[in-house]
Amino acid sequence: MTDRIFNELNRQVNEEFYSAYLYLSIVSYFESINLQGFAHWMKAQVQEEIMHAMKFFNYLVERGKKPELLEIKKPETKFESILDAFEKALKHEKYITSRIWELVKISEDEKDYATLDFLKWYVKEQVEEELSVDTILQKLKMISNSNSGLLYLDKEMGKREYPQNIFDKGYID
Ligand code: OFO
Repeated sequence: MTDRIFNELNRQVNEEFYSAYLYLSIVSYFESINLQGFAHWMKAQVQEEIMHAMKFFNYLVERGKKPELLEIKKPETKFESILDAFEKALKHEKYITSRIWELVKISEDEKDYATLDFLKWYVKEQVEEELSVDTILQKLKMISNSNSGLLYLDKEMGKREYPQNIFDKGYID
Protein backbone atom coordinates (compact mmCIF):
# COMPACT_ATOMS: atom_id res chain seq x y z
CA MET A 1 0.00 0.00 0.00
CA THR A 2 1.38 3.40 -0.95
CA ASP A 3 1.77 6.19 1.62
CA ARG A 4 -0.84 8.21 -0.24
CA ILE A 5 -3.45 5.46 0.11
CA PHE A 6 -2.50 4.85 3.74
CA ASN A 7 -2.85 8.55 4.63
CA GLU A 8 -6.23 8.83 2.92
CA LEU A 9 -7.66 5.66 4.50
CA ASN A 10 -6.25 6.66 7.87
CA ARG A 11 -7.93 10.05 7.50
CA GLN A 12 -11.19 8.28 6.70
CA VAL A 13 -11.09 6.47 10.07
CA ASN A 14 -11.19 9.95 11.59
CA GLU A 15 -13.93 11.19 9.24
CA GLU A 16 -16.14 8.26 10.22
CA PHE A 17 -15.59 8.86 13.93
CA TYR A 18 -16.44 12.51 13.29
CA SER A 19 -19.71 11.32 11.69
CA ALA A 20 -20.47 9.38 14.88
CA TYR A 21 -19.61 12.47 16.93
CA LEU A 22 -21.85 14.74 14.86
CA TYR A 23 -24.75 12.31 15.14
CA LEU A 24 -24.21 11.91 18.87
CA SER A 25 -24.47 15.70 19.09
CA ILE A 26 -27.82 15.43 17.28
CA VAL A 27 -28.87 12.68 19.74
CA SER A 28 -28.14 15.14 22.53
CA TYR A 29 -30.38 17.74 20.86
CA PHE A 30 -33.24 15.26 20.36
CA GLU A 31 -33.00 14.10 23.97
CA SER A 32 -33.11 17.73 25.11
CA ILE A 33 -36.44 18.28 23.34
CA ASN A 34 -37.85 14.94 24.51
CA LEU A 35 -38.03 13.25 21.14
CA GLN A 36 -36.85 9.84 22.27
CA GLY A 37 -37.83 8.12 19.02
CA PHE A 38 -35.66 10.47 16.96
CA ALA A 39 -32.87 10.08 19.53
CA HIS A 40 -33.16 6.29 19.25
CA TRP A 41 -32.93 6.41 15.45
CA MET A 42 -29.89 8.65 15.57
CA LYS A 43 -28.20 6.41 18.16
CA ALA A 44 -28.41 3.60 15.64
CA GLN A 45 -26.74 5.95 13.18
CA VAL A 46 -23.94 6.66 15.66
CA GLN A 47 -23.31 2.93 15.94
CA GLU A 48 -23.24 2.53 12.18
CA GLU A 49 -20.61 5.25 11.93
CA ILE A 50 -18.42 3.59 14.53
CA MET A 51 -18.75 0.40 12.49
CA HIS A 52 -17.74 2.32 9.33
CA ALA A 53 -14.66 3.66 11.14
CA MET A 54 -13.72 0.22 12.45
CA LYS A 55 -14.01 -1.32 9.00
CA PHE A 56 -11.37 1.13 7.72
CA PHE A 57 -9.27 0.58 10.84
CA ASN A 58 -9.39 -3.20 10.51
CA TYR A 59 -8.62 -3.05 6.80
CA LEU A 60 -5.46 -1.05 7.46
CA VAL A 61 -4.39 -3.61 10.08
CA GLU A 62 -5.11 -6.45 7.62
CA ARG A 63 -2.83 -4.75 5.11
CA GLY A 64 -0.03 -4.70 7.68
CA LYS A 65 -0.40 -1.01 8.55
CA LYS A 66 -0.60 0.79 11.89
CA PRO A 67 -3.56 3.20 11.97
CA GLU A 68 -2.65 6.54 13.49
CA LEU A 69 -5.56 8.04 15.44
CA LEU A 70 -6.09 11.73 14.71
CA GLU A 71 -7.86 14.43 16.67
CA ILE A 72 -11.65 14.46 16.25
CA LYS A 73 -12.92 18.00 15.68
CA LYS A 74 -15.78 19.46 17.69
CA PRO A 75 -19.11 18.84 15.96
CA GLU A 76 -21.90 21.34 15.51
CA THR A 77 -23.86 21.56 18.77
CA LYS A 78 -26.59 24.06 17.90
CA PHE A 79 -29.59 22.92 15.93
CA GLU A 80 -32.48 25.27 15.22
CA SER A 81 -35.04 22.54 14.60
CA ILE A 82 -35.41 18.84 13.85
CA LEU A 83 -35.44 19.77 10.17
CA ASP A 84 -32.19 21.70 10.60
CA ALA A 85 -30.59 18.66 12.28
CA PHE A 86 -31.57 16.38 9.38
CA GLU A 87 -30.50 18.93 6.78
CA LYS A 88 -27.09 19.04 8.44
CA ALA A 89 -26.97 15.24 8.56
CA LEU A 90 -27.77 15.00 4.84
CA LYS A 91 -25.18 17.64 3.95
CA HIS A 92 -22.64 15.64 5.93
CA GLU A 93 -23.57 12.35 4.24
CA LYS A 94 -23.10 13.99 0.85
CA TYR A 95 -19.67 15.13 1.94
CA ILE A 96 -18.81 11.57 3.05
CA THR A 97 -20.00 10.24 -0.31
CA SER A 98 -17.64 12.67 -2.05
CA ARG A 99 -14.82 11.44 0.22
CA ILE A 100 -15.51 7.80 -0.67
CA TRP A 101 -15.55 8.63 -4.37
CA GLU A 102 -12.29 10.48 -3.94
CA LEU A 103 -10.81 7.40 -2.25
CA VAL A 104 -11.96 5.28 -5.21
CA LYS A 105 -10.27 7.69 -7.60
CA ILE A 106 -7.02 7.65 -5.63
CA SER A 107 -7.05 3.83 -5.49
CA GLU A 108 -7.46 3.77 -9.27
CA ASP A 109 -4.60 6.25 -9.69
CA GLU A 110 -2.36 4.16 -7.45
CA LYS A 111 -3.49 0.87 -9.03
CA ASP A 112 -4.39 -0.52 -5.59
CA TYR A 113 -7.00 -3.05 -6.68
CA ALA A 114 -7.47 -4.56 -3.22
CA THR A 115 -8.45 -1.17 -1.82
CA LEU A 116 -10.66 -0.53 -4.81
CA ASP A 117 -12.49 -3.76 -4.07
CA PHE A 118 -12.70 -2.94 -0.35
CA LEU A 119 -14.26 0.46 -1.11
CA LYS A 120 -17.11 -1.06 -3.12
CA TRP A 121 -18.96 -1.74 0.13
CA TYR A 122 -18.81 1.95 1.05
CA VAL A 123 -19.93 3.13 -2.39
CA LYS A 124 -23.11 1.08 -1.95
CA GLU A 125 -23.50 1.98 1.70
CA GLN A 126 -23.43 5.71 0.92
CA VAL A 127 -26.39 5.35 -1.42
CA GLU A 128 -28.36 3.90 1.51
CA GLU A 129 -27.02 6.44 3.98
CA GLU A 130 -28.12 9.41 1.88
CA LEU A 131 -31.47 7.81 1.10
CA SER A 132 -32.39 7.01 4.71
CA VAL A 133 -31.61 10.56 5.91
CA ASP A 134 -33.33 12.15 2.92
CA THR A 135 -36.47 10.02 3.42
CA ILE A 136 -36.86 11.37 6.96
CA LEU A 137 -36.14 14.88 5.77
CA GLN A 138 -38.94 14.62 3.20
CA LYS A 139 -41.36 13.27 5.82
CA LEU A 140 -40.49 16.15 8.13
CA LYS A 141 -41.24 18.59 5.33
CA MET A 142 -44.51 16.80 4.67
CA ILE A 143 -45.76 17.07 8.27
CA SER A 144 -44.50 20.67 8.47
CA ASN A 145 -45.66 22.15 11.80
CA SER A 146 -48.13 19.42 12.74
CA ASN A 147 -47.52 18.25 16.33
CA SER A 148 -49.51 15.07 15.84
CA GLY A 149 -47.50 14.30 12.70
CA LEU A 150 -44.29 14.82 14.63
CA LEU A 151 -45.37 12.57 17.49
CA TYR A 152 -46.38 9.86 15.04
CA LEU A 153 -43.01 10.09 13.29
CA ASP A 154 -41.19 10.04 16.63
CA LYS A 155 -42.97 6.79 17.48
CA GLU A 156 -42.03 5.28 14.11
CA MET A 157 -38.39 6.34 14.46
CA GLY A 158 -38.28 4.65 17.86
CA LYS A 159 -38.91 1.28 16.21
CA ARG A 160 -35.60 1.19 14.32
CA GLU A 161 -33.82 -2.02 15.15
CA TYR A 162 -30.13 -2.48 15.49
CA PRO A 163 -28.35 -5.62 16.61
CA GLN A 164 -25.87 -4.45 19.20
CA ASN A 165 -26.90 -1.49 21.30
CA ILE A 166 -23.93 0.26 22.87
CA PHE A 167 -26.38 2.69 24.48
CA ASP A 168 -27.96 -0.03 26.63
CA LYS A 169 -27.21 0.62 30.26
CA GLY A 170 -25.90 -2.89 30.74
CA TYR A 171 -23.70 -2.85 27.65
CA ILE A 172 -20.48 -2.23 29.51
CA ASP A 173 -20.00 -4.67 32.41
FE1 OFO B 1 -22.99 7.86 7.37
O1 OFO B 1 -21.66 7.02 6.41
FE2 OFO B 1 -20.12 6.78 7.33
O2 OFO B 1 -19.72 8.51 7.58
